[in-house]
Amino acid sequence: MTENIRINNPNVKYTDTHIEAQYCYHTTAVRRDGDTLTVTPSVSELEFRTERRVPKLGVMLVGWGGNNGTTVTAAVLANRLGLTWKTKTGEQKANYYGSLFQSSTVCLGPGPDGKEVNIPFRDLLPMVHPNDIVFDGWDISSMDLGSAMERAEVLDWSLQEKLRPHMNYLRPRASIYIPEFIAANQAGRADNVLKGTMAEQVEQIRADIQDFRHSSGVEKVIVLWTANTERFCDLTAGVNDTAKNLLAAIQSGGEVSPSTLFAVASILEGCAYINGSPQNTFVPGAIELAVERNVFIAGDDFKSGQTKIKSVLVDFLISAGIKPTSIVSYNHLGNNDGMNLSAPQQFRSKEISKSNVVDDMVNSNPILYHKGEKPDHCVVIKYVPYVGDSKRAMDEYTSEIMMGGTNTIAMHNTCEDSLLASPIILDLVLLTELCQRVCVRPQGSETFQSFHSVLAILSFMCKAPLVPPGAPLVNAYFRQRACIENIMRACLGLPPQNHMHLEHKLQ
Ligand code: NAI
Ligand code: DG6
Repeated sequence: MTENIRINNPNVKYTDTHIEAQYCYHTTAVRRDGDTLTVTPSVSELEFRTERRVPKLGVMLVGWGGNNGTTVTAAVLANRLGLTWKTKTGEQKANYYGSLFQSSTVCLGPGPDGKEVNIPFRDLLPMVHPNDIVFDGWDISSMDLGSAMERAEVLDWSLQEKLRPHMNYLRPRASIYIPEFIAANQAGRADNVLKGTMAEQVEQIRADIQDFRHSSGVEKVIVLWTANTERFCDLTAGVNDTAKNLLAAIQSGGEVSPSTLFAVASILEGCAYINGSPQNTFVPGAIELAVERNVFIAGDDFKSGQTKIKSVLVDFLISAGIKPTSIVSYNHLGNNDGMNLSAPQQFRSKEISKSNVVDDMVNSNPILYHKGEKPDHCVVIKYVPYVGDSKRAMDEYTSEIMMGGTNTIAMHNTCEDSLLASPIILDLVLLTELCQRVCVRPQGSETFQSFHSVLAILSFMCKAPLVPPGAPLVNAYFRQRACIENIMRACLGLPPQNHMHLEHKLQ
C-alpha cells in the first residue's frame, strides 16, 4: 500500500525537483523574574525545501557478518524477493514489522466522513524503500553472509534455505581490528583483519567506500556501525579533543578506537556515519570533523527493546504524576553480543547507555524529584549461551503513589534481539538519507541550510542520543516520535500534529 500525498495550500509548491513549503514555526521563550515566569510566544517564517528525487542508496555495515548485519541483509532480500516460508505454525511472509517508516502510520486529518485518514509514515515524504538498498560492509570474521546467517541462529531454517543462494556470495571486507577495544573472547573470529599503520587502514576503508560506490552504482553511501560494543575511549587533550589532533593521532598511532577510525574514514568520504553501539565513538575531534565537513553523524546504540519500553513507561509514570523510585533491568542473552558484553569494560559501555535513558523525564518534574534526586537504576546483563539471540529482559519498576502507597510493575519480555534491531537499522539509514535532501531557509536569511551535522532527529532510534552542543536531549518515546513526524509535516507546510480535535469538542 502506497499513498500519494498532495498538499492543497498556496504556501506549498511542487516543482519538478523539490517540494517547497513556507512554514510558520511557533515557539516560546520563558524568563524567570523572582517567582514570576514570563512566557513569550514567537513565530518565525521558515522555508523548507525537500529534494523529490530519491537516490539509489548503498549502506555499508561495520560488523556485517554479525547477527544484526546478517539479519537486516536477509530481511531486505526476503522482502525484495517477496519470499514466503513454512514454519511449524503455518506460512510466513516477509515483512518490515518494527520499522517506524514501513509499518507504522501517521494521521493526515479527518476525511469527508469525519473519520481519521491514516497513511504509512514512509509516504509523508519521498523516501528510499528498504527493498532498494544495496548492502556491503566489513567484518573481522571472513565468513560469507550465508554461513554467518546460519551462525546467527535468528531466522527460520526454511527461510535460510531460500536465502542462502543469495547470501553465500556476499563476503565482508577485511576490517580494522584493535583487540584491546572489544572483549578478548572475540579473538577467535578475527580472521579477516587489515594490516598496516592506523593511517593506512583508514585509507583502505576510504578506498573500500569508493570501490563500493563505483562497483555497485549507488549514488549515496551511508556507513553504520553494528559491530561489537567497544570499551570507552579515554578522552585526552591533544589526541581526540579536536579534528586536527584526531587526524594527527591517526597518523602517529595514538589511542583511537576502530569505530572512530571508521567514523573518520566515512566523514572524509562525505558519507553519513551512524553508531549503533554504546561506545563513545564520537569523541570531540570526530564531531568537529563532521561539522567542518558538513557530514551527518548520529548515534548512539540502537534503542530496540527493554530501553524502548523504559522510554515509554517512565514517561507515562512521570507524566501521570507517579514517582518511579527504583528501576531494575535485568537481561540475559546467548548470542555473540552477549558474549562480548560479558567482559567488564564492554558491559560498562552498555550499562552507561542503558542507564541514562530516564534522565530527561526525571529532570522534567521538580514536583516529584528534588534537584539532583534520581530513581535507583540498576542494569544487569548476563551471558547465557543456550538462549542464543532470544533475549530475555525482566524489569521491575517501583513507584511511589498517593499517600505513601507503592506501585510495583514487573514485566518479562522475550524476543529475538536482531529482529528488533534490524528494522531500526533501516529506519536510521532511511531517515538520514531523507535529511540529506532537506534544507531550511531561516527567516531573514538569503541562504538555505541543512540540519546540524549531529543529526538529533534520529534520537528516536537511539538509547543514548547524540545531540548538538547545548541542545536538549530527549529520551521520552512519544516526544521523539512527534519530533520526526512534525518535522516531516513541516516539510509539507503542515502544522504540528496537536491531537486537539477541537472541532468535536465545541457546542
Ligand atoms: P554480533 O556480535 O553478532 O555482531 C557483531 C559483528 O561485528 C561480529 O560479526 C564481529 O565479528 C564484528 N566485529 C567486531 N569488531 C569489528 C570491527 N572492528 N570491524 C568489523 N567487524 C567487527 O552482535 P549483534 O547482535 O549483531 O549486535 C551488534 C551491535 O549492536 C552490538 O554492539 C550490540 O550491542 C549493538 N546493539 C544491538 C541491539 C540488538 O537489539 N540486537 C540493540 C542495541 C545495540
Ligand atoms: C543485552 O542488554 C544486550 C544488548 O545489546 C541489548 O540487547 C541491546 O542493547 C538492546 O537493548 P534494549 O535495552 O534496547 O533492549
